[in-house]
Amino acid sequence: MKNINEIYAAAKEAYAAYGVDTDAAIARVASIPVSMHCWQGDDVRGFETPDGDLTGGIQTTGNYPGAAHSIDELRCDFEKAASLIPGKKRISLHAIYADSCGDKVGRCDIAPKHFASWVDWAKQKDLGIDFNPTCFSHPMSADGLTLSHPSAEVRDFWVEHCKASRRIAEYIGGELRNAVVTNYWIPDGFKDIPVDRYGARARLVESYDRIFADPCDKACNLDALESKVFGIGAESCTIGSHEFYMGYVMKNGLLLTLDSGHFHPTEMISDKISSALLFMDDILLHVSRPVRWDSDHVVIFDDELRTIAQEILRGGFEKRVHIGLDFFDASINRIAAWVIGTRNMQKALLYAALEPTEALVKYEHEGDFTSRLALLEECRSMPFGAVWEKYCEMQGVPGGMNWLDEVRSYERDVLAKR
Ligand code: RNT
Ligand code: ZN
Repeated sequence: MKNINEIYAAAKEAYAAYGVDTDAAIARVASIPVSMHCWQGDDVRGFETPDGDLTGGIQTTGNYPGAAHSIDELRCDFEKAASLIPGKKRISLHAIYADSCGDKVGRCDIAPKHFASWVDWAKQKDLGIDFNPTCFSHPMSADGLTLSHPSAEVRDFWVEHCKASRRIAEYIGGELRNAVVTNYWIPDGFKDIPVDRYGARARLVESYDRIFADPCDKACNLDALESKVFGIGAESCTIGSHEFYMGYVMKNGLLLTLDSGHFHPTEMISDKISSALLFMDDILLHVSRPVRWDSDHVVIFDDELRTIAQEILRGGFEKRVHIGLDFFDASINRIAAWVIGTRNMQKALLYAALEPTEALVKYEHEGDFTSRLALLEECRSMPFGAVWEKYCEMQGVPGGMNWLDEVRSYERDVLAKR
């Protein structure tokens, strides 16, 4: 077996023939943060009522042993996964992951102090943090409606929760001197055909207007709104639809969140990035994998993932597209799920960075679609694997599948003992 340097040198030369600088591609990708969602580690349970049900029309399926049941376990698992993934990382927290030190803290009573230990930890680990209010898995969301609820009391409750979340995000971003992206997703919808869609959506506008009325420093926090086409038990109408949020964020200068699981099976978010960025400064992605429904399977290195990365890098949009992940699989080792999904995101970014984009665009502008297709197809069989291995080596993370041995021993030594 040749060593990685020899193999890499050959790959470097192969890419150079197309005017692609592999060293530059690696350096570019190493600086793009990917926000790893904390909820892969514990099946979206959080620490508020660890045995409570996950509601809101989302579902984790599977019962693989070893889920995290405490903050320490979750951090430990996350660190393990992060140590096996190259590149810059952030962690996306939900409000239900508050560190309440054993106290029962209501959703409207969460405050910056409940996230101070996350901030300390993130500083130590050099991680950025993102945030999400949790508008599900709670008695006040039991009938499937939150910010658009006909009852003012229910709406007030969730408005307060979102405001509290936003203050926490602003605090975290200020502490880390690195803006938090706060994502608002609500489950609101109807199982059967509603009559007053307009009324429900008008109430949602009013609730968001109240949430965003308080001033908030954009250097510390950016607000992003996430749409959906349907949820389990909310098949007929989703109040926060794509068009609803598209309009709301444009009017109010907020970020649009595009979740790859939230559109029709043949509809892809990669195609939406270029439209959205014409009308707003930033967007947030929830990179996921839908299989027949919004099933949140672990992200694989498929065409859509590569296209998402290409759309970001082709346009030089890496500062305007915040890359977050959103999958939760409880049927396989959860650390492995994080590692596989996040390494795939990194792979897709590197694959995109290695594209001879200029040559492709030139063909396209000249109307030479034959050469465009030929070169695009050639890219698929370039020695990408060698550049990936080099990237992993440079980042000090295991190459190939070697990370799996570490996940297995961690499973034996830590997870199996829970
Ligand atoms: C649900 C949304 C939402 C959640 C997480 C847990 O359909 O995708 O982003 O998955 O916030
Ligand atoms: Zn999502």
